[in-house]
Amino acid sequence: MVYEATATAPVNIACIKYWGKRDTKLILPTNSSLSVTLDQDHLRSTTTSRADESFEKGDRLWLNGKEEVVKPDGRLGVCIKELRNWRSVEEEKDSSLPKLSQWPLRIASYNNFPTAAGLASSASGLAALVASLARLYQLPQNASQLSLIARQGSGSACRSLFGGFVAWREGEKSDGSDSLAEEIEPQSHWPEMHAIICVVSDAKKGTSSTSGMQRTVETSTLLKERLKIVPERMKLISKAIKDKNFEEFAKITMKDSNSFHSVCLDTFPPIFYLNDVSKSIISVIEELNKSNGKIIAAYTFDAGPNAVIYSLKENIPKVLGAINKFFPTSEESKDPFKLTPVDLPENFD
Ligand code: 2P0
Repeated sequence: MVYEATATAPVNIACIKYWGKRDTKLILPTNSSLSVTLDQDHLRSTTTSRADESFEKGDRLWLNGKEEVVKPDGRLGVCIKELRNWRSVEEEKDSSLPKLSQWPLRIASYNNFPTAAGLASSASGLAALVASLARLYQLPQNASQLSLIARQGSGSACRSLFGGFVAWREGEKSDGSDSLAEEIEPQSHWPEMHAIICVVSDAKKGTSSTSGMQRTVETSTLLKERLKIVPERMKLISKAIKDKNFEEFAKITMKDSNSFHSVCLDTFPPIFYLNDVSKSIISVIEELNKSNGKIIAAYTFDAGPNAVIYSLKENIPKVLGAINKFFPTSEESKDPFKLTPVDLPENFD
């Protein structure tokens, strides 16, 4: 009998950015964040987990075919341990269940896009790992409960367990039990929403998010100001999503991206994620919106120079026209990424 499960999770792109931890071990953020999960046909991680009594002792994991060390107290090790604990609770309740929690694991994960290129590979990777183990172990926990585990693998991973529009609530408790992700609206609520990924560079980023955000927490005075405005932004953007008010959604998204990169610059030594091409993309989007007499596109940038542009389907040709005019690209990268829900761990085999 083979006990094996596969799950996929897509990349999510934050409109309200997570940047800073109040607890680095449990990965508890200094502010809530909100993201849109991309269509899993495009940028996604796929993870297969297998438990077998006959495997040699110890868990092993391969990422894109290369073996990674699983340290028991490292991020991956903690996620595996927590999910194993949940499985052993089920095994205690029902003695007919095979003792999968006691068997070694072999895990293989693949990204269909470059790792560490500022395209949130850790988010989809950790979410797919948690989803595949939850499926292997047939866990009864829902996606929000699983997000508590994914969060400890990589903060932004907790949001990739859902499709559509997703909030990660910062929570108040010191044990992290209320710092979880929840769906604001499914993708089907606003299917016209599209995202275009502009890969400015697929090189590995200079300052990792993990170290960069803690340097910001330690040195930036501007971060304190940012933390005052994020709660109101969370409310306003959630309402904009519910009302399908694109202009309001876009304005908040662009302002929050600008705010995030400002605190990066206010970090000491400063962190620069945007390059000249990124800044030109901002200008092109501003001009496009001005010439249309209303906001039809929103840019946002994560911990790297690549742009994500949100726009409604009807305006995608205009956005692509403007981008291609100033930044000619290859044929395959002209395809806009549409959004669909993630394959949730509820659908256990
Ligand atoms: C976000 N980023 O909200 C923000 C915007 C980058 C810029 O979440 O240390 O890789 O693993 O919790 O999740 C990147 O941070 O950091 C991130 P860890 P993570 O998407």
